[in-house]
Amino acid sequence: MTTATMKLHWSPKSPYVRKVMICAHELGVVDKLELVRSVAAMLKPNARLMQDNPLSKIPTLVLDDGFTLFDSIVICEYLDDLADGSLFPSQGSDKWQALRWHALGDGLLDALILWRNEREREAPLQPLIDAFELKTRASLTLLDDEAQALAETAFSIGHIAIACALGYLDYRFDGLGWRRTAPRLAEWFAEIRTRPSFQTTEHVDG
Ligand SMILES: N[C@@H](CCC(=O)N[C@@H](CS)C(=O)NCC(=O)O)C(=O)O
Repeated sequence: MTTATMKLHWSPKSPYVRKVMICAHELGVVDKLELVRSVAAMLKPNARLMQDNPLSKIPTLVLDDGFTLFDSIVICEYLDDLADGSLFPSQGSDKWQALRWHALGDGLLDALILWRNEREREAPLQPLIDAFELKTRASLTLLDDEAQALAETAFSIGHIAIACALGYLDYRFDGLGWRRTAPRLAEWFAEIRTRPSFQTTEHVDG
């Protein structure tokens, strides 16, 4: 018997969806979600998905009264509120650090997704590819310098977002060898990815 009360437009390939699913697992609300496999591609707006989100993006959450929530930032905070969680620290330096890491993890993902789209085009624009690589490497350098802070700060949405970006690097940018240039970050990631919420949400093709 299912206790699902909300519908989540979902795909096992999307790192933003993964961020939402990790939050749901951490907060113990996974059984409230009915997962609806939805294909979202920049060049192919999905008419069914657009009934719930005019931007045709996943994740999109539909509440039991039909109210829709997007994007992943809003959905994660909604789930945290619903479960009375502490993934979004409410004040002080912990709050700003969590939001800053959340923005950096999501921003890195935005760059990686555009980079992947560009490299799959018939004639990729090399200066664009170079700029995405430069930003990615600079983000990894900053995060490597902050690896100790990540390890010492209470687990938050910031940790989840950064780890989702690193997981996506492993999934789609295997050749980048990011661990060589960010060994302290790699050590932090090796530890955090052992959490059950990360293990059960690993990306899969199909
Ligand atoms: N800022 C959005 C980004 C979501 C996003 O770009 N999702 C991708 C899938 S990984 C998507 O739906 N792309 C379809 C499109 O851009 O049309 C969020 O945090 O939810």
